Amino acid sequence: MAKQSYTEKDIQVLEGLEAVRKRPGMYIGSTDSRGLHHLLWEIVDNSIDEALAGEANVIQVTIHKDYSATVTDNGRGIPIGRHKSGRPTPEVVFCTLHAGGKFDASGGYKVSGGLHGVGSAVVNALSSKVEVRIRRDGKEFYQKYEKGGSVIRTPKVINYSGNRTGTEITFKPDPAIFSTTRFDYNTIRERLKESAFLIKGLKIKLDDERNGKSETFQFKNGIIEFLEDKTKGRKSFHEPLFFEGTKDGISIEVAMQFGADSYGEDVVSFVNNINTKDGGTHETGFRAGLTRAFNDYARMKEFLKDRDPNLEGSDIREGLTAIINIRIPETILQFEGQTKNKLGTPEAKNVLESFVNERVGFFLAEKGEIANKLIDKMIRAAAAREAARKARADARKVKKIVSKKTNLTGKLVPTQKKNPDKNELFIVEGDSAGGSAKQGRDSTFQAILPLRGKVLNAERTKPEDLLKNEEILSLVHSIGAGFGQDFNISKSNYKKIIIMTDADDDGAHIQILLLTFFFRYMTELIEEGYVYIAQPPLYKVTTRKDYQYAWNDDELRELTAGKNVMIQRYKGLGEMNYEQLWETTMNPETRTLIQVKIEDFDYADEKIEILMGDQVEPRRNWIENNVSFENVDNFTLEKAEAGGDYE
Ligand code: 0RA
Repeated sequence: MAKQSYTEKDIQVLEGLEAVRKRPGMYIGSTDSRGLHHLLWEIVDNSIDEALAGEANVIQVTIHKDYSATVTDNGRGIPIGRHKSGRPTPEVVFCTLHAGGKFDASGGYKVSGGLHGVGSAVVNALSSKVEVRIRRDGKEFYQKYEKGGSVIRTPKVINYSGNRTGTEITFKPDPAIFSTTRFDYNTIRERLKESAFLIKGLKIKLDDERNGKSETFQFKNGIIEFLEDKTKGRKSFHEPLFFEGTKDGISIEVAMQFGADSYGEDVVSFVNNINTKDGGTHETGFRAGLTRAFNDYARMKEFLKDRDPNLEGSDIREGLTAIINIRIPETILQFEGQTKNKLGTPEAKNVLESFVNERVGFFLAEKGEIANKLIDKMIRAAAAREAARKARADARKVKKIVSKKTNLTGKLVPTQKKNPDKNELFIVEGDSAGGSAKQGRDSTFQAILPLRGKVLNAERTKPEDLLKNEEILSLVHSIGAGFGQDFNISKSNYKKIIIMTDADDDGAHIQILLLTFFFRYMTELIEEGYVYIAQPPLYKVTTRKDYQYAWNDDELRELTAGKNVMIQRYKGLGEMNYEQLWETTMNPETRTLIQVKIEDFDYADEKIEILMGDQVEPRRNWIENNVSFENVDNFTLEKAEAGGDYE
């Protein structure tokens, strides 16, 4: 960049400082800690500008015990001669609003943060003291101001400076203005470190005299080190990429790296050392160039066939960390948005797009092996995105079906009172058992849902088809907590959902079909232990005096040993009258329930897939050998306590 020569006439004179003290918020946003640090950034930015102009390479920031701070640079030094207004130039800089080369669009600094800075005069206006030392032309000048009014008006040569040049400014924020005047070390540290990353080689030293802390930031590899700092400990299959160049007067630096097993996107951008937090034209151009380069490469190498759609930008940027650092001439610099954190300069879009497209394109062509790995990862990201989209579309379809007002709970025999904490739903196999259950139940808290047809195999049926099935639909409606992705257990009408089937193979089959359905589409019901299996007795043993029930052969032997008894074997629930059904299977005081639990979700998942999925062979084998639920080892069946579980 060609050096420009500045003279005093470059500095424009505007108005006085009283306005700033009256309404500080208008100039620095707020008078809290943020506003306080804003003063410091104003002063530091001037030195940074001098570094950006290539005229300074050391900046020193010192926080003093007396709540003041000093910023020193080794630049050219503020001009000290008389300004065209007749006043000494430093006085114009510190006492006149908007004075300073940075606000002059026709000359002044070629590249600077410009619009952001409100200038040294604002700092002076809001400080109880400002001291300025300027070293240039072999002399050291000194000037001091108090509360915006100059005390020592004429720049004084206080001694000989040799050939040192630079500017040193000490200011003490006015406690009458700020709610706090305490500088925060870490806030300052972060900002200075970031600036040091952005200006390769610039040395920024921070000293805190309050506690003796001291740090120096200097990065000879600039934003590559910034990138490394951001991606510490992360895996990648390539070294950080770095591109730099100048196009149409915009100078560009880009550092980027794709994480091997990370999915977020972290793109940060800076324009003339200002963090453009809200992006803008340069980021838009960067993204467009990146997307184009990867798609062109993927097509050329036939990762994408003619009929395949392009990779989307988000597929490409999955796991990407990038730092964009550009410098734009003041003449076309333009910020947008409420906080001016967004670049508006239209030229930046095309410049960035063609730059990034070209450089990334070269890189891909040159490093085929890395390129292929990256494209592979991006294609997987696209597939995952497509799968997620399909799942959402399915969920929407299903939601529509579920929410349709139909008379589907018509089969349900509801409880008399609504009380989800206490209420129980019995899912009963067959109409006749349903009849006994209806008569035998305690209607205050027990609801009956008789199932007529076979339950569909949820593992082998598409969600929307499942919901065409009447049994499933009435189940979904009776439970009332939705289905699939939209299932919300807190809406369940029941805390106990009890499957009550005959103790035979058909009954076991219905159980496993229902459990499969719950597992796939109402997983939480099982996870939270809402699902139970009723245990009807297998035998009734009648003596002359009374009768008892046996649930297995051991119990039967015990009851019958040495006695003259009559044994009735129940083949199904239908063989019991309603009183017997209540007494043995439904009454919380006397019944036995088995609570269904999943101990190992993945294992259960896999088992269900084998048993209920597409492959016929393993399922047939399993069913032939095992159809009875004691062997359903994908669920752990635990005996729940009989009765006594109601307050
Ligand atoms: C205007 C013109 C020149 C330098 C500066 C301002 C300047 C200001 C600050 C504020 C902090 N440090 C600074 N360093 C330089 C250039 C004058 C010339 O051509 O020599």
